[in-house]
Amino acid sequence: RLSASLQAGLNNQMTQEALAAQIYLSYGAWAASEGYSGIANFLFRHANEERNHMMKFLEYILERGGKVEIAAIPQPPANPVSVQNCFEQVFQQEINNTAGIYKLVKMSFDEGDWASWNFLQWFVKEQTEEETLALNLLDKIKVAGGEKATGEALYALDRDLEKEPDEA
Ligand code: OFO
Repeated sequence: RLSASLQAGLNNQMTQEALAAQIYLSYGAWAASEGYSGIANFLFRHANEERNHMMKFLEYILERGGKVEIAAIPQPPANPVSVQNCFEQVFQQEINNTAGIYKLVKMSFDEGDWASWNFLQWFVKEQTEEETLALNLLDKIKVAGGEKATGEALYALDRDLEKEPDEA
Protein backbone atom coordinates (compact mmCIF):
# COMPACT_ATOMS: atom_id res chain seq x y z
CA ARG A 1 0.00 0.00 0.00
CA LEU A 2 1.09 3.58 -0.65
CA SER A 3 2.46 5.41 2.37
CA ALA A 4 0.67 8.63 3.32
CA SER A 5 3.65 10.74 2.29
CA LEU A 6 4.09 9.04 -1.07
CA GLN A 7 0.35 9.31 -1.71
CA ALA A 8 0.55 13.05 -0.98
CA GLY A 9 3.63 13.39 -3.21
CA LEU A 10 2.01 11.53 -6.10
CA ASN A 11 -1.13 13.65 -5.80
CA ASN A 12 0.99 16.78 -5.79
CA GLN A 13 2.86 15.64 -8.91
CA MET A 14 -0.48 14.88 -10.59
CA THR A 15 -1.41 18.54 -10.05
CA GLN A 16 2.01 19.64 -11.34
CA GLU A 17 1.35 17.74 -14.58
CA ALA A 18 -2.04 19.48 -14.83
CA LEU A 19 -0.25 22.80 -14.30
CA ALA A 20 2.24 21.88 -17.05
CA ALA A 21 -0.73 21.23 -19.38
CA GLN A 22 -2.20 24.65 -18.50
CA ILE A 23 1.15 26.35 -19.16
CA TYR A 24 1.46 24.73 -22.59
CA LEU A 25 -2.16 25.66 -23.33
CA SER A 26 -1.59 29.23 -22.28
CA TYR A 27 1.63 29.61 -24.30
CA GLY A 28 -0.07 27.92 -27.26
CA ALA A 29 -2.84 30.48 -27.16
CA TRP A 30 -0.20 33.24 -26.99
CA ALA A 31 1.69 31.79 -30.00
CA ALA A 32 -1.53 31.48 -32.00
CA SER A 33 -2.46 35.09 -31.27
CA GLU A 34 1.04 36.16 -32.40
CA GLY A 35 0.48 34.37 -35.71
CA TYR A 36 2.75 31.37 -35.06
CA SER A 37 0.31 28.61 -35.89
CA GLY A 38 2.96 25.86 -36.09
CA ILE A 39 4.40 26.70 -32.68
CA ALA A 40 0.85 26.94 -31.28
CA ASN A 41 0.01 23.54 -32.71
CA PHE A 42 3.17 22.04 -31.15
CA LEU A 43 2.37 23.58 -27.75
CA PHE A 44 -1.28 22.47 -27.86
CA ARG A 45 -0.23 18.90 -28.67
CA HIS A 46 2.22 19.06 -25.79
CA ALA A 47 -0.55 20.23 -23.47
CA ASN A 48 -2.31 16.96 -24.29
CA GLU A 49 0.83 15.01 -23.44
CA GLU A 50 0.98 16.67 -20.04
CA ARG A 51 -2.66 15.85 -19.45
CA ASN A 52 -1.85 12.21 -20.25
CA HIS A 53 0.92 12.37 -17.65
CA MET A 54 -1.59 13.69 -15.13
CA MET A 55 -3.84 10.71 -15.91
CA LYS A 56 -0.94 8.28 -15.47
CA PHE A 57 -0.49 9.56 -11.90
CA LEU A 58 -4.21 9.43 -11.24
CA GLU A 59 -4.50 5.85 -12.51
CA TYR A 60 -1.43 4.74 -10.60
CA ILE A 61 -2.70 6.14 -7.29
CA LEU A 62 -6.01 4.32 -7.82
CA GLU A 63 -4.27 1.11 -8.86
CA ARG A 64 -2.38 1.11 -5.56
CA GLY A 65 -5.58 1.62 -3.58
CA GLY A 66 -4.66 5.22 -2.79
CA LYS A 67 -6.88 8.26 -2.58
CA VAL A 68 -6.87 10.73 -5.48
CA GLU A 69 -7.15 14.36 -4.41
CA ILE A 70 -8.05 16.74 -7.21
CA ALA A 71 -6.74 20.14 -6.17
CA ALA A 72 -6.89 23.61 -7.71
CA ILE A 73 -4.41 24.14 -10.55
CA PRO A 74 -2.26 27.26 -10.06
CA GLN A 75 -2.54 29.98 -12.69
CA PRO A 76 0.06 29.70 -15.46
CA PRO A 77 2.70 32.47 -15.54
CA ALA A 78 2.38 35.57 -17.71
CA ASN A 79 2.66 35.29 -21.49
CA PRO A 80 6.14 35.03 -22.98
CA VAL A 81 7.56 38.19 -24.52
CA SER A 82 9.13 36.48 -27.55
CA VAL A 83 9.50 33.08 -29.19
CA GLN A 84 12.90 32.66 -27.54
CA ASN A 85 11.47 33.61 -24.16
CA CYS A 86 8.61 31.15 -24.72
CA PHE A 87 11.00 28.22 -25.13
CA GLU A 88 13.21 29.42 -22.27
CA GLN A 89 10.12 29.28 -20.04
CA VAL A 90 9.18 25.87 -21.42
CA PHE A 91 12.68 24.59 -20.66
CA GLN A 92 12.56 26.00 -17.13
CA GLN A 93 9.15 24.43 -16.59
CA GLU A 94 10.52 21.02 -17.62
CA ILE A 95 13.50 21.43 -15.27
CA ASN A 96 11.12 22.17 -12.39
CA ASN A 97 9.03 19.17 -13.27
CA THR A 98 12.09 16.93 -13.40
CA ALA A 99 12.98 18.09 -9.88
CA GLY A 100 9.50 17.05 -8.73
CA ILE A 101 9.86 13.61 -10.30
CA TYR A 102 13.34 13.10 -8.81
CA LYS A 103 12.01 13.94 -5.36
CA LEU A 104 9.42 11.20 -5.72
CA VAL A 105 11.99 8.73 -7.02
CA LYS A 106 14.10 9.37 -3.93
CA MET A 107 11.09 9.06 -1.65
CA SER A 108 10.06 5.72 -3.16
CA PHE A 109 13.65 4.50 -2.94
CA ASP A 110 13.99 5.51 0.71
CA GLU A 111 10.70 3.77 1.52
CA GLY A 112 11.58 0.68 -0.49
CA ASP A 113 8.34 1.11 -2.48
CA TRP A 114 9.67 -0.57 -5.60
CA ALA A 115 6.34 -0.50 -7.43
CA SER A 116 6.33 3.31 -7.21
CA TRP A 117 10.04 3.46 -8.02
CA ASN A 118 9.37 1.38 -11.11
CA PHE A 119 6.33 3.46 -12.11
CA LEU A 120 8.39 6.66 -11.86
CA GLN A 121 11.18 5.42 -14.13
CA TRP A 122 8.99 6.12 -17.18
CA PHE A 123 8.86 9.76 -16.08
CA VAL A 124 12.61 9.94 -15.50
CA LYS A 125 13.11 8.96 -19.14
CA GLU A 126 10.31 11.23 -20.36
CA GLN A 127 11.74 14.26 -18.55
CA THR A 128 15.16 13.70 -20.12
CA GLU A 129 13.52 13.61 -23.54
CA GLU A 130 11.48 16.73 -22.88
CA GLU A 131 14.44 18.70 -21.58
CA THR A 132 16.45 17.66 -24.63
CA LEU A 133 13.62 18.66 -26.95
CA ALA A 134 13.27 22.09 -25.32
CA LEU A 135 17.06 22.60 -25.44
CA ASN A 136 17.19 21.64 -29.12
CA LEU A 137 14.44 24.12 -29.90
CA LEU A 138 16.29 26.83 -28.00
CA ASP A 139 19.43 26.02 -30.00
CA LYS A 140 17.49 26.33 -33.24
CA ILE A 141 16.14 29.70 -32.16
CA LYS A 142 19.63 30.88 -31.22
CA VAL A 143 21.00 29.74 -34.59
CA ALA A 144 18.15 31.67 -36.21
CA GLY A 145 19.35 34.81 -34.38
CA GLY A 146 17.74 34.53 -30.93
CA GLU A 147 15.85 37.68 -29.99
CA LYS A 148 17.00 39.18 -33.30
CA ALA A 149 15.74 36.28 -35.42
CA THR A 150 14.25 37.50 -38.67
CA GLY A 151 10.63 36.93 -39.61
CA GLU A 152 11.83 34.49 -42.24
CA ALA A 153 13.80 32.38 -39.72
CA LEU A 154 10.86 32.31 -37.30
CA TYR A 155 8.55 31.39 -40.14
CA ALA A 156 10.77 28.38 -40.96
CA LEU A 157 10.84 27.31 -37.30
CA ASP A 158 7.09 27.68 -37.09
CA ARG A 159 6.67 25.42 -40.12
CA ASP A 160 9.10 22.83 -38.67
CA LEU A 161 7.24 22.65 -35.38
CA GLU A 162 3.95 22.05 -37.12
CA LYS A 163 5.44 18.72 -38.24
CA GLU A 164 7.22 17.74 -35.00
CA PRO A 165 5.86 14.22 -34.24
CA ASP A 166 3.66 13.56 -31.22
CA GLU A 167 4.97 11.55 -28.28
CA ALA A 168 3.52 9.85 -25.25
FE1 OFO B 1 4.93 15.78 -17.83
O1 OFO B 1 6.40 15.93 -18.83
FE2 OFO B 1 6.76 17.73 -19.18
O2 OFO B 1 6.50 18.47 -17.66
